[in-house]
Amino acid sequence: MLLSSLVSAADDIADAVRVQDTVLSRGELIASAASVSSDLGGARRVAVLASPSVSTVLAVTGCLLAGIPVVPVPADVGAAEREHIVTDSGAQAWLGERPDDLAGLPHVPVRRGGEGSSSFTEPAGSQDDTALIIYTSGTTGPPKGVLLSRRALAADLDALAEAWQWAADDVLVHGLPLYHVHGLVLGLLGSLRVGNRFVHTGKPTPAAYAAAGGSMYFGVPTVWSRVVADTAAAEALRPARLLVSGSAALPVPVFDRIVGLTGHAPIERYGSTESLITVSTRVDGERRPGWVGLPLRGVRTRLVDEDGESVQHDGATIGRLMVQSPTLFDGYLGRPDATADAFDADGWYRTGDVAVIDADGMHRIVGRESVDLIKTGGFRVGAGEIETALLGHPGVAEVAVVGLPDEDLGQRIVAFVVASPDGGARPEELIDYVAQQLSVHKRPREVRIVDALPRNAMGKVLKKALLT
Ligand code: MCA
Ligand code: AMP
Repeated sequence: MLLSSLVSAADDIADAVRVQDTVLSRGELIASAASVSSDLGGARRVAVLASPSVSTVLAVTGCLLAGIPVVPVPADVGAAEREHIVTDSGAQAWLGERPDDLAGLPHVPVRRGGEGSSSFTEPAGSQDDTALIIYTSGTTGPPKGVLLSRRALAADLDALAEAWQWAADDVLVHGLPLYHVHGLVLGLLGSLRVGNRFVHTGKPTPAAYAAAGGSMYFGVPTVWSRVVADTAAAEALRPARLLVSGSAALPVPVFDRIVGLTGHAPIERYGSTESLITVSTRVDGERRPGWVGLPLRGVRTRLVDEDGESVQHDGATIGRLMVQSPTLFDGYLGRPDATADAFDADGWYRTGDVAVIDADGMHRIVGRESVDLIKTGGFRVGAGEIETALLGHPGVAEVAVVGLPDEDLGQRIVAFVVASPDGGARPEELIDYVAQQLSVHKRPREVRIVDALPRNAMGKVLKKALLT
């Protein structure tokens, strides 16, 4: 029972879900689930344009209650990326809001159900079935589909509910995208599992957070640094119970400002699309600035060196972070090679992150192993994907993409471009090109036209030389 509060609902809640000004009762959610499942017939897998809207909530909820795997498509997706996701996933229908230029896939509108029955019987099916296929960037190539089972999602949400004392009387607020683990799985599906009210603010602005009256707030570090830059908005969060930060490192000065203005030490938690959330500080435990907490229930972590040998958990020795957990993904769709590479011989998941663990099990994330995975505003973006897109532009001869430190976004995407001999690559044009081909959030914030890229004797680009 993944969305257990809907399945076992004893009574209706008039405002179970609010997305900006649109409100849905629990009964409407359940009734629309029935409509979605009858409209989709026996589809094996459907794509949903995951905009911050009631339509998205109904589409995802309906599919999951009907046992149909969902492929969330980023709301700001560009043409090439959408084509890749739809083709690679094998989605058989497009549910909900439809892009203007969608071709080749049957479109199924979402019908908003009336006040139907007040409970829903989840169809028979295995907890091992795939619930979501979330596309995420690697260091090279186009995004890969991460297969997440109903069991993994349920295990993660229950472990988080325990660590955060998350309960049905909470009001959870966020304004994050509904196509990633943070906003979709934790925010929406978590609320539908726990049974609390869910509020989506549309955009995660400080003013919207201040006005939402929540007990729990989720944000990426960029959101929290914008909140603390608005003193009145931050102070309006004092009545909340829990402020939670994740998806990227929360700078210690932002942590301290949150404490000063709201009276709350934020909860920090760490994870990834592939592993879901595996480490978190706890309501009843220490919340140490710069540290992301302890393994959640059922999760094991270890640090290894370059040879795969364990290194000490002494709070100082840096190692590659490995995870074993009931929340792990079932592989990348159609990519056995990449799936095999993601695990060591004993089944530990290679997170790609570098960390330290202290003697009490507290984790600090030091950074990523690869410069080619960029975290910008909490979004994970592969440098290779942007480079491939830019090389498709006639004005680009060579390109190297890196993430440079940024006060607001954590890292900002910067493309170093050698223009093709016939010239003509204007930075603004290249930025728009990526926004149209991939996603708006994958666009470089800056393009620097250079005469040549720094290379070693083998001709490999020396990205570290571009980071300074
Ligand atoms: C600007 N815009 C453009 C262009 N330039 N549009 C098209 N082409 C251009 N060249 C427009 C955009 O459409 C948008 O318009 C507006 O500019 C602002 O967009 P942007 O600059 O991208 O926004 P931002 O202010 O920089 O966004 C900051 C943000 C965002 C809100 C914090 O980065 C965000 O939502 N981050 C959350 C990421 C997240 O949830 N990550 C979780 C994954 P308009 O505003 O009109 O639309 S991680 C995860 O799941 C793991 C498991 C975990 O640990 O949580
Ligand atoms: P994604 O799959 O988009 O969720 O990206 C996962 C990556 O985000 C992780 O491998 C980390 O590099 C980073 N990340 C997530 N949460 C945190 C955190 N609390 N602190 C530092 N990095 C984080």
